Amino acid sequence: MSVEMNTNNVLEGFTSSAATFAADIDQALWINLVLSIVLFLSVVAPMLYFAVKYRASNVKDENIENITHHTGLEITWTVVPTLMLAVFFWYGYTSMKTLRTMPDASDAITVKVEGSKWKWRYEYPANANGYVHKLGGAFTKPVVDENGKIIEKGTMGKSALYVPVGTNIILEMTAPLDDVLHSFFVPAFRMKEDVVPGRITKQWFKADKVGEFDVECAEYCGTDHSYMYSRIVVLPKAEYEAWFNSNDDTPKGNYAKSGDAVLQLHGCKSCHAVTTDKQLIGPALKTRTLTKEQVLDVIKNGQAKLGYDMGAMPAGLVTGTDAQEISAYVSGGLKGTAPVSFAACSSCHGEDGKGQGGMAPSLVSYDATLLRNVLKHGKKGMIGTMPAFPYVSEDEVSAIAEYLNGTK
Ligand code: HEC
Ligand code: HEC
Ligand SMILES: [Cu+2]
Repeated sequence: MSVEMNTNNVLEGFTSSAATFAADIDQALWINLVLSIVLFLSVVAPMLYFAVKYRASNVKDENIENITHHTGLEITWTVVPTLMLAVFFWYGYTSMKTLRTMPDASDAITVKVEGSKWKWRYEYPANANGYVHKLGGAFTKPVVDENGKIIEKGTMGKSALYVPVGTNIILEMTAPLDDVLHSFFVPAFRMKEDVVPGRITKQWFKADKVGEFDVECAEYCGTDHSYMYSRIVVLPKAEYEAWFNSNDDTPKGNYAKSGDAVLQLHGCKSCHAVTTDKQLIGPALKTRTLTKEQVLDVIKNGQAKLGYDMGAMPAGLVTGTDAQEISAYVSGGLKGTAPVSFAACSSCHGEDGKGQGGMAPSLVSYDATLLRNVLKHGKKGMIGTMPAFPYVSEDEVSAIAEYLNGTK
């Protein structure tokens, strides 16, 4: 398998979570953050207030009283912060305990992980045929010209760790004796642990969703730790089993990049909701979104924005009630019986609205042709401006289409 380098240098995972304990870690983080702000303000706010109130020009010598102590105040400022720090401790301790308590080995898959200059390797237990899967390898660095433009993309070899979803995985990690420290970091799982020459350190996780997640070395003490990319590919259990019991290098199918990862990689998710119907800056991509107003506008004014071979959609094909009926039908996702006047549309868009294999835009899905055209040309429409993404590759477009249409 080959994986393209993440060219915008954002690790997948900081904005998503995919391990059973990620929510605990996030909760501990938020509680600590909020309490830290409260503690900070409880010191700094009175300090600023008193500094202003009792500034030199505001106080006369005869007003200065010598107060030795105030028992009530002293108890308050000792007990309250102590309780708050105890809350810190409690959430830190309990989430740490979950992370550090390894599940029972009989209820887990133990994979050996070796970090070395500059790659990760994974070794599985022997399968039913006695075959031991050994995966991993160096990431080839991208070739960059003098302006920093990538001429050749980096590749990851077979460097991915395949695991079944909803299963405890224990990582037994080490580095060769003559190597250096590394750190196995998976942002989406909120886990990170040093990998030490000659010593075994452990981490465990249970992924709660199928997908691909970045792995990085987070030890920045040598030249190329930052190129120790790898991925964790979480598979449905049956797919994992089928691969594990075979002697194949990697599981069947192209796991090089999922559509979800591509959407993440190119920042589409900052403007488009993918798993909900919420309209952000652009329409939600969960299902094909066309509002009644949009359809009416296209019927009335025609459209020539997307660069279909056929060219423009002619203006004024239908008017009046016909246009109203058709718009309701199209924006409703072509459910129920088509109005008779829809015949004016189906000659190009097809009876089923699927666009006749890329001849005209599909009105019911974001198929590969529509995605390719939108990404190539961008689109300025009623909702807003969709920038062009001319560098999204053909493979990536197919991956997005497969993902959005649920065929993968
Ligand atoms: C002659 C062929 C043809 C006919 C007939 C036709 N369309 Fe289109 N339609 C197109 C083409 C081509 C495009 C893409 C235009 C572009 O490049 O922006 C399009 C675009 C659209 C879009 C915008 C899609 C998007 O994603 O921006 C809608 C909505 C639409 N058509 C609805 C209709 C409806 C409703 C009818 C019937 C009244 C109809 N079309 C009839 C060819 C046709
Ligand atoms: C800066 C915000 C922004 C980003 C980033 C963005 N889009 Fe869009 N996108 C929009 C807007 C706004 C529209 C609606 C345009 C319109 O008014 O029809 C849109 C429309 C679309 C449409 C529907 C087009 C149609 O004809 O119905 C698709 C599909 C789409 N975007 C896919 C993507 C993909 C894939 C990416 C990432 C490679 C992406 N977008 C990134 C803002 C964005
Ligand atoms: Cu390293």
